[in-house]
Amino acid sequence: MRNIATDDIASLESIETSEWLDSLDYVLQNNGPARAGQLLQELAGHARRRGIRLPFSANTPYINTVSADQEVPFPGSQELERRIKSLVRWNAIAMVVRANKAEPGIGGHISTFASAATLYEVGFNHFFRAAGADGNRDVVYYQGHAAPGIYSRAFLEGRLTEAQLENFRRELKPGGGLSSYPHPWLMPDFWEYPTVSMGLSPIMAIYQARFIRYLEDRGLKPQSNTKVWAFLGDGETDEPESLGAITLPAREKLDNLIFVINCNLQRLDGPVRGNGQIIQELEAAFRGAGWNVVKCLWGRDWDPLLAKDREGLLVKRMGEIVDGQYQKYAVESGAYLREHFWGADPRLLEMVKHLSDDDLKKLTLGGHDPLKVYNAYKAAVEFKGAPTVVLVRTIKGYGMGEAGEGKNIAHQQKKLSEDELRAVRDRFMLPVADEKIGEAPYYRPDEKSPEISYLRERRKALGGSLPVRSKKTAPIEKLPPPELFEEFYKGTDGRTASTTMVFVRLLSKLLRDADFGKVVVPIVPDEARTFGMEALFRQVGIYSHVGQLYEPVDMDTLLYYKESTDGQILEEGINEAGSLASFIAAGTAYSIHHVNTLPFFIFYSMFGFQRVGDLIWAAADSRCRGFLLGGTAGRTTLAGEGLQHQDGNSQLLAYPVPNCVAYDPAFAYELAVIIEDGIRRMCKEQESIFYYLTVMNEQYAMPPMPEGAKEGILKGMYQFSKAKNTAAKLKAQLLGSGAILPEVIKAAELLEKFGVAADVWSVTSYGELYRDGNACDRWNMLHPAQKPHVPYLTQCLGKSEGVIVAASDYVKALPNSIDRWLPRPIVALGTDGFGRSEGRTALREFFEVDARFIAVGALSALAREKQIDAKLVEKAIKDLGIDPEKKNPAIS
Ligand SMILES: Cc1ncc(C[n+]2csc(CCOP(=O)(O)OP(=O)(O)O)c2C)c(N)n1
Ligand SMILES: [Mg+2]
Repeated sequence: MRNIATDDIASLESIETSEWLDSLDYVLQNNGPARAGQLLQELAGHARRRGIRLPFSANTPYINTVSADQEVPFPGSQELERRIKSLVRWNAIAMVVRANKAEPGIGGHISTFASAATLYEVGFNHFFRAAGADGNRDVVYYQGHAAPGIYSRAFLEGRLTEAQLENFRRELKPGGGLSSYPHPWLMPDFWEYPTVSMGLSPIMAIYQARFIRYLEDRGLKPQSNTKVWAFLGDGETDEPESLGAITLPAREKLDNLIFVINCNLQRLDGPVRGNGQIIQELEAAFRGAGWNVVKCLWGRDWDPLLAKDREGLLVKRMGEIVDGQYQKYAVESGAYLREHFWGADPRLLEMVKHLSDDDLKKLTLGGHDPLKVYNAYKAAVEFKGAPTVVLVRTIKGYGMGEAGEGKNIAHQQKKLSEDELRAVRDRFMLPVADEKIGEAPYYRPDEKSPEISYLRERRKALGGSLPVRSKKTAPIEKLPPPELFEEFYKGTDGRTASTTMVFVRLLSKLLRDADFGKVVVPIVPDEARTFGMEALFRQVGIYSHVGQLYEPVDMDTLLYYKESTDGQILEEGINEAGSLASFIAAGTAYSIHHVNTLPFFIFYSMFGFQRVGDLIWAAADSRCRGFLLGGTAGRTTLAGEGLQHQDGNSQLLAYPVPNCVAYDPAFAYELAVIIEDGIRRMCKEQESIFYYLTVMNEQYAMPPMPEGAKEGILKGMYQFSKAKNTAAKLKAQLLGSGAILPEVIKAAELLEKFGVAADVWSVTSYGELYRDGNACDRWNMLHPAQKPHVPYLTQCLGKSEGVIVAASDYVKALPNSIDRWLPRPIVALGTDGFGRSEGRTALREFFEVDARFIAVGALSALAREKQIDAKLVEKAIKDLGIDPEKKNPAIS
């Protein structure tokens, strides 16, 4: 039965809706979008006051943010740019296909760049400015897996040779090759930032954008219009680092930051959100965080259809399809689309009845239409007051056809058959001959061709080629004077201090230095008071672009919490990943902005290598310079905090980072010597290294520096004291590090009572000793007939007498790693195992690294060597109050 009343109401409502929409159109036409928006706001406010509950939506409809009538025409030659893009596509495919023919399994990616080609080409031809562009150079983070496309373009620009392309992923070939992904370590003239570990480039880009402001606000760099572009995958946004820091740039109004998220709706295994819509999800997250969101979803062919969509049926339909289904549409025929997409409503079918199935299939997405991409980017670069994210819809493997376009296998596809290559060639109208097609030959048109001329002309207008990494920044010649460090050589005259206190004093002196001070960038993640650094708040201020808009609660104290526009400290809040991203920005400013800055990032040592180790790896790859300081370090030195905080690992975790120089200093002078030399090596010699120093919070008297110790401190060890009882027959060499060195010194005294003469060595770096030992071994292996190199460790201890015992507040793997260069096996004492909430004395007993255990270590070794009776050692163990049956701390 038809319900007449309901039908009447529906038709009345339809007329009413139409009238309201007409009114809005009238205002829009006569008074513009601003006024229309204002009216809607008023209306919404009014409705709320009248008790109408408006449903919350962080989303806008599933259409382009820049509507067709707001667009500007494409400013370049679309035809030439299309041809250039096809060439870039082709050579990128050729690189991967050829590499995998030459060596199956060598890998590479085709489909990521295939989906993103227009996104990059529009950027390269119209937006990305290089250093030549009036100092307004842009910083671009390229999606790691799109590297073949970036190489391919550099090839067309004449920056890379065919031979280099041929050696993609075969870097060790004579003449060199190309690294799989962006790696400044491997290609220091080309890549600026490593981006392939997903999630790192978004967070690095955010802090880069903020650091640019910092440099400008502090007067270290002229004000600029530099933009930071980060190209991300939609799958990549699932990494916590990708979205984890997006509130910062909105809060700080970083309109110099643009994210472009390539929403091909696929990741490696399958759809990013098969049952949902990643674009809408990201839109809500970014809008909620305060970003300007520009959606670029549909190509120009859709404009006439949308213009006809008076009732919003098409927009509604677009918005109700889940991504898994959209992916299916990408691989299906026009007939399928007519039936399944358009067929949902007869009025939709009517809308496209003039289009053939082929036409329906060819309706492009926003990310494959240069006009739409151009306008989206334009909206992004012109937006003021907030960062912009451009959400672009594309198809993964676009143009690969049967070989993978839109398919779940697309990501891994790297071998194309002859037929598949031919299909790509035909689709992009490439001049590759039939008989050659199976080889996937590279193709570069003549130097004078319109394509190459256009390409060059565009890059010239934008200040030069990209990517390019500059190595031109002049070194810092005027280093801090030696006197600045000398105070620390004298010791504290019996007064106690911790190495953290020493570091803070040294940092504060560096900051005061008239020349060098401005270069220093202190970074701290809400831990300044833990490290006793709060005096620096007042001394140099905490950086804030807007200064201080409130009266700090502690204004009346000397050390108040001072925020200022030219503040020097980056106080990053509880965010080690963000702090490390700032560390990378500051430590690489020399290569990006031609500005020398040297970061000192101090953090809870357990939340460094262990928590953000991959960012540290990226810092290393980036050739970042600076000091990482692991504070409150040492498993037994950080009392009370327990299992999650007590760090006995980080010195070992620093081992594999090839250009990270790690030290575990015990005394003030050691720290001063290391930092002074580090500044020299990084700032003057411009070595691509960075430092990791553990600093402790245990206070003890700092001795004066022994004569001639400097060189050993830097090499990794030196003799701290010689045994006094030289006449004793029994001998021991005791090695101590960090806060355990005082225990070792006590152990030497204890051993004296047992008739053992013990020399004490301070090991400042097991890592440096290990590297030196390995380097010597390697050289000796390869030069068997020549005089062997002697490791520094062997030079120190090779001729020493007695047993060797080493103790540190880190795992036993450290001393064990240097054992092979010693004349006798080492007795390694360390802190393997989970920490405990306890005081230092109890912890050192638990982990067996106190003076008594060190002494027993030496006595036991002497007994094994039959120099003393084991019974004597048993008695010593008892007398020293040690329970030999105690549980093994390594696993309890
Ligand atoms: C941290 C991390 N985890 C995993 C990978 C391996 N990986 C490389 S690409 C990829 C899928 C990328 O999907 P998406 O971000 O959507 O990029 P698209 O290729 O689709 O543009 C994965 C899982 C990686 N590179 N980094
Ligand atoms: Mg994707």
